Amino acid sequence: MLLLRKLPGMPGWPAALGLRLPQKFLFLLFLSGLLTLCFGALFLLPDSSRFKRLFLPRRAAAGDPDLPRSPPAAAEPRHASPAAPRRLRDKLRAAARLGAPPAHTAASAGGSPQRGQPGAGGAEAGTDSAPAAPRQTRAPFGFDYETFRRSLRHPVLGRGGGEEPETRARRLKIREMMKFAWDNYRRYAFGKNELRPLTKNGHIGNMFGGLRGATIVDALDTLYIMELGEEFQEAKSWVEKSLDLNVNGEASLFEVNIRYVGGLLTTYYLTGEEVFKSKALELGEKLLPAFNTPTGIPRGVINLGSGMSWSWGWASAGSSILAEFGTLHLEFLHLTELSGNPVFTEKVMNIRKVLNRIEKPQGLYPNFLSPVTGNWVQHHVSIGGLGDSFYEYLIKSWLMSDKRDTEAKKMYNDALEAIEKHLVKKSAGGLTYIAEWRGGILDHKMGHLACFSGGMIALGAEQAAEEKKQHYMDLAAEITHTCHESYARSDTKLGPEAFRFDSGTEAVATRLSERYYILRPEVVESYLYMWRLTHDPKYRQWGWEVVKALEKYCRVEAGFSGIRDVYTTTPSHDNMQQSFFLAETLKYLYLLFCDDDVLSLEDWVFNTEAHPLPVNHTNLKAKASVQ
Ligand code: DMJ
Repeated sequence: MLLLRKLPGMPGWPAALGLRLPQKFLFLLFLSGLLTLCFGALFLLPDSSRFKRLFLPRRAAAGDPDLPRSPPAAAEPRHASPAAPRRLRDKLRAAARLGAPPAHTAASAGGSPQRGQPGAGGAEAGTDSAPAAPRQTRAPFGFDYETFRRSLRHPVLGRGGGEEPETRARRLKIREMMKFAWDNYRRYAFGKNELRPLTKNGHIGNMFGGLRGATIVDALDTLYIMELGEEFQEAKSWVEKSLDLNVNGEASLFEVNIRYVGGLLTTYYLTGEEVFKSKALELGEKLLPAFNTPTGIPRGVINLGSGMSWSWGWASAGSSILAEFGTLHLEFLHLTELSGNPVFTEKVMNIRKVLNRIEKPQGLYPNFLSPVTGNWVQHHVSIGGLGDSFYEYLIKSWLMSDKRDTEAKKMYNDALEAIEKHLVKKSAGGLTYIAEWRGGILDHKMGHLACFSGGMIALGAEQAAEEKKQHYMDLAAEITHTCHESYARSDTKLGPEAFRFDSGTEAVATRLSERYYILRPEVVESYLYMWRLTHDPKYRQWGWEVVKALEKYCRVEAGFSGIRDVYTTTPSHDNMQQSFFLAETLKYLYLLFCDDDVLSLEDWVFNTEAHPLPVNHTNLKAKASVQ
């Protein structure tokens, strides 16, 4: 209207146009209609919040749930150059405002997570994250590596000094074993997944969906920790130049996560080298389609190229496996931490939600769950294969959150209580073991895989109620002792794949098919935790017995090999140097002869493949560099 007011010495518009009264009226009517339309349109545009704030009183704007309470400054994604086409830039801006970076840019340009948003490595106490939770406005994110390093309470490789010469000599022997395993892999199988030490060639297998170099990625952090500098550089430059993530094929979500994502994340945290971070994030994104199921429980197998996923053929009724979908939490929280993209945390928090909702038989978690209905498919419970690392990740989630994730702690405590009540048994000869449960019927067998539980129970004892702490330490020691017996009762002093407590036998394999040893780490893993938490010298002694047995029965001309029968001193070799031998078995043995401040348990939590991930000491403050 102001525009139409007649200014002195200047005719108004309608007059200037020489219009008559009815025409003037029509003109004004048309003009006011136009204005109303324009004003209304502002409210229909997708992003009209700024205009709304201009036109609406403050309080009304604050009460609008669609509006951020304190809008951050408009954020320019880092890689959107001024020359970028306006449309692309607008799209990126819109994505940043919604808190959802476009899939292909999420890793590099994602927004920083807001405090109070789920996860982001914070694993807030009892955080609940519905996948569809409204996201807040985010600014570009940058992980501040230096601040993270300052948050550690101990030097990563310890302070050194003051040790017994024998301890040092034993540690150096294990380092030599690592160098031998690596050198032979490099010589005969470099770039393949594993070494075949008898035939002196490489093995690819079908677990990693076309990914290569499993031994390289699994070994990176062990080489670094053992200060095998040249070997570490070889491994690093292979990752830089040859680790191709654009592959097709059936990959195990679980194996790719624990070995590749875990190995890359750890090496980034140890070195600060961007290549490890960006590969981990890129690979993490490729795993996400596995979660596209009605419940959000991921399927076990994924094609990394097409994103198609399905369940293992052998898993009953298309089910997902507890130890597989329950062993993603630690790595996925770190993927959020480093990318600022909450989607990783949301995915694993949703798994928890499903598990918390569902009824558990006698408080136990069966091993098979339908990703479609969210119901248990079979009532087989085991702390060994198919179940194992699900329990491990509960207690480690609590530790990694710097003891804030109380939901994880409660789930762990409840599960352990049920396990103790229904599965923990004592043999006639006084050995404590954890049996398996099949719909209420006990199978008095313990797998080698279940032997990690001594270490886990010891690690968790600290959080138990005062009157139960000693009880759990005793239980942990008893289980570790039983696992040691399974080694001590064999002719090679290495343990079988499974041992039984029935028909008058104790801690020995009774079936031919269970007599093999494939360089697994679980028993020495428990020795390490028991040593660190009790300093009882017997654990170092037991670890050294394993070193000697490995040297005697598994070392061959071109590497280390598993054996087919631990009960014969002329064993036949299986011709496979597993990548976890370098990632876990040798690492745990080496750490057993290191001071406690080398990868201190105060600063690091080991994933299930022995890749240490940092404890979140700073509760999101370490990386607060919004650029
Ligand atoms: C490793 O890949 C991991 O420890 C996993 O949790 C279980 N199996 C192997 C080692 O035995």
